[in-house]
Amino acid sequence: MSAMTSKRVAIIGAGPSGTSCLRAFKAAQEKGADIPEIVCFEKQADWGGLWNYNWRTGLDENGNAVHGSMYRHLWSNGPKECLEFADYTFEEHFGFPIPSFPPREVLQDYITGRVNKSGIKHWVRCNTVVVTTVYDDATGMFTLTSKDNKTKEETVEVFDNVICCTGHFSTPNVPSFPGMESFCGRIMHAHDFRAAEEFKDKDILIIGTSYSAEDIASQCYKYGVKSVTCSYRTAPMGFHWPDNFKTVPLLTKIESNSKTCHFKDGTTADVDAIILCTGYQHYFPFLEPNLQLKTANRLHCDSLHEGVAFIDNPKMMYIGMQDQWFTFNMFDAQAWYARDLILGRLTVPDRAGMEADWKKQREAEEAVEATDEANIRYQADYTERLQNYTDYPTFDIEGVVQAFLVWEHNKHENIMTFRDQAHKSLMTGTMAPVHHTPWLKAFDDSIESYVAGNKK
Ligand code: FAD
Ligand code: NA7
Repeated sequence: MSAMTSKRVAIIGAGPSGTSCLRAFKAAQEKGADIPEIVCFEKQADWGGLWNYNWRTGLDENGNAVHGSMYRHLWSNGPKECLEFADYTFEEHFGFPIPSFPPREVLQDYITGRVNKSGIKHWVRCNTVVVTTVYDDATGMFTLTSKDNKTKEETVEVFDNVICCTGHFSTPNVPSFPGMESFCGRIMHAHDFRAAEEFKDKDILIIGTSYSAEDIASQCYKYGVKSVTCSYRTAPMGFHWPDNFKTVPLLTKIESNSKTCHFKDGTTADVDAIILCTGYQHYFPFLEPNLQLKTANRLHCDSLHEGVAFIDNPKMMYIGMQDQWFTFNMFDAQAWYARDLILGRLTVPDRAGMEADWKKQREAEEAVEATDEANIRYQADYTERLQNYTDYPTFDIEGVVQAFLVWEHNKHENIMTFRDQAHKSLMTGTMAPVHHTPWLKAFDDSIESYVAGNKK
């Protein structure tokens, strides 16, 4: 057995980031490279990560925390043309062009379709949760303990590298406001939101101003909410909302044993439900503390060289830990980079070099203007830099930036109709068709309706 084939790599999580890693190693193998043994641990019953919808909230059927934050009726919040894989297009997967804002099930089919075709599902141990991961300085190896959800048996194994792909939109950040303890309605975090029907004819309060807030508010409007009050901490969302929306500053308190919420500007609103769209925590309890990434949700994470290799121990890597404009193709660029570090095709600088590099990137990130365009460009440059390190197919990243800018413009024109627009693929040059039904009136989220229903 050669040196490389005796090497073992653990990938934790088989969502988009984990499956990008699987595909990266498979692509190298297909080109004749000698690759390590890959074991991918996935705590859910199937791969797909957040895109593998789970109706449960709280604990799952095995007593593990439910990973999913995905809800029924979710359609992509950005154009699919901005996240398209450079080595596997939507057109290749579905056989013909489809519209630009696919429902969840369609994206799940696309993500898993690529790896299904690669014939590498046997690299994934589904229903297996990683419980602990410990690094031994003396041997330079990781000892990973996993548990089979069904048999409850634990397995202890040794790996040369660990790539953590468990996402960071699963463990909610849940602030508390005075009076919540006696609020006479429902309080939930976006992590537990599953369907908007529950809020039909209700008055709701949304706290937060980012993706979850804008999309959950829009979902509730589509499904017949009575009114939406949007409460912001830093700045309002700034969209032209429908007439039954109002925007207020932060919640200050709730009157005792009531539904009456008070806001910083002295106004009040009576609501049936409070939905906290207040973001998530990077949370890795299955890693020993000195392997855990601790960072805020930002473009240039703390402690990671090139956003991937853990500076304290670069044999430990993370994919997809950034605040995200770019998603699937950025995860690919990161996965190809991680793969090439593991294959020895690339190396990281020594610790002082990594720290100097990290500092330079942090300064660049902090100098980024507070506009969407500047933030998108920062992440585009990052993705392009990573892509240039490896043989991941090059693609028109400036074209993706332009698509993001058009999308942003469309959202500000009308937050309820931006999904009715069509974008051009940067991979194939094909213009997407317009979906047969405007998003506000489209209540069939099935793959049949979205894909076959748009076949010309
Ligand atoms: P995840 O998809 O979260 O996958 C992580 C995987 O790790 C899961 O399968 C989980 O079960 C597994 N795992 C976790 N812990 C363990 C453990 N201890 N042992 C074994 N396995 C474990 N992005 C877009 O591009 N477009 C969108 O429209 C969009 N909508 C979104 C909507 C919501 C509600 C959320 C929360 C995110 C959305 N995103 C969207 C962003 C999302 O982060 C990415 O699309 C993508 O799912 C991230 O992939 P990931 O593999 O990094 O993480
Ligand atoms: P984000 O993008 O991390 O945003 C979190 C939001 O929560 C943001 O508007 C914050 O406001 C707000 N926040 C955080 N803490 C508080 C408190 N204590 N009080 C009030 N407001 C608060 O999370 P999302 O869930 O929207 O998006 C995550 C992913 O899910 C994303 O990739 C999507 O595709 C789906 P701030 O501006 O900091 O004042």
